[in-house]
Amino acid sequence: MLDLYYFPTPNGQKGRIMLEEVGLPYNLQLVNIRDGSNLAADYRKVAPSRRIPTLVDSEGPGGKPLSIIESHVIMTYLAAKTNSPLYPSDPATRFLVDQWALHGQSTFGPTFANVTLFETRFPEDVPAAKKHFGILGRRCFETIELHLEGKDYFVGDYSIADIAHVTWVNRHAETGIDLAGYPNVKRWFETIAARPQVQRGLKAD
Ligand SMILES: N[C@@H](CCC(=O)N[C@@H](CS)C(=O)NCC(=O)O)C(=O)O
Repeated sequence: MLDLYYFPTPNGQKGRIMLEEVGLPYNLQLVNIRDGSNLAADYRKVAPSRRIPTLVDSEGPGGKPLSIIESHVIMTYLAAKTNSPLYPSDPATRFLVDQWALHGQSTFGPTFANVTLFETRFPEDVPAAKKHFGILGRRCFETIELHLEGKDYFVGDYSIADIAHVTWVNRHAETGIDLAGYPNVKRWFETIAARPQVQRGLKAD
């Protein structure tokens, strides 16, 4: 059985979308990061980072239980477990999928998270941080706008590179980003967000 320790944030939603995409049955274990439940001692046993998401597979490699943190690895693990085309095996394609998946994980996501933090979460007004992350946030959108010109997906067919971005782009309104200014991103987002698996993965509960 698969258990996803989860809260409906963009990183948590990546794990849930991937589970929906590969079609394996799973349990959602809600970990409320707003009240600090992720810091409880029993959660540290499955998640050394004490963050969500964490995937626990009771039947991992060799039939042994395996616990995995980091949404990128959760996605690649599930792809390997199911032989999913969402993480292609062709080496050149896989490097490009990794490149864009990691752009979502480590460039787009953290930048976007900082924009959200200073625009909507911090009680204090910190104009310099808002300005700094506002510029970087818009640059991230420009990067993917230019990349998606003439493309349906980030790399070839639909892949984990698309999932790594869609959960963040889904929150664009929170940061005052209007997708009308990014027509390629808007077209791509509407395609990905129309997938029933993605809609289930993005649910707020
Ligand atoms: N690189 C990690 C990031 C995980 C992460 O930052 N999770 C956040 C929610 S999106 C979290 O659990 N925050 C709670 C905390 O740090 O206390 C991943 O992609 O899984």
